[in-house]
Amino acid sequence: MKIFALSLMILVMLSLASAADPVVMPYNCAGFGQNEFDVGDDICVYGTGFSEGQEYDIHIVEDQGAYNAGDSPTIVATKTVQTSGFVLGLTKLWTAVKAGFYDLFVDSDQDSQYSEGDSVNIGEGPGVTVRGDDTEDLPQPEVPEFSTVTALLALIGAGIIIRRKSG
Ligand SMILES: [Ca+2]
Ligand SMILES: [Ca+2]
Repeated sequence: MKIFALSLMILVMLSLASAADPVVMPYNCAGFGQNEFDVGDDICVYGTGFSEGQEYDIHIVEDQGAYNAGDSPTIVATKTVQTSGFVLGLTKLWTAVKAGFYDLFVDSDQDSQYSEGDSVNIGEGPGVTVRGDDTEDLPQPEVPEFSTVTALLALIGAGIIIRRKSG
């Protein structure tokens, strides 16, 4: 699941990077990409798609599914960054984190709202999970819809059965 989530993030990141919007991915502060942390861990990010000299706010926000223009996600921590190029080097966002499900939100115009040119690391599903004793008591995040995959598998399964019958 963790590997799946990470490859999903890479895909999301690549698709967003190609659209030239800034995007960040969660890392531990030793420089390894990860999206699951323990309570008290520091969360760092690494990002691409930034414009030199421009200020951005990077927010850790409460996890939500779809992000629409004008949304004001619940911000739990903010770090203002400025890069000297396309890449945002490893940057510490949050220390002594609390258990919960979060997304990483790059706010290009620093208005705390989701607007054009902003990005989140994961829409559907949590972008960052912080595990703690009380995580199980928290509201569980929306999980990605796998109905399309299930339908596809059912079709493949049906194909195998039909082939067996005709053979
Ligand atoms: Ca914004
Ligand atoms: Ca999310």
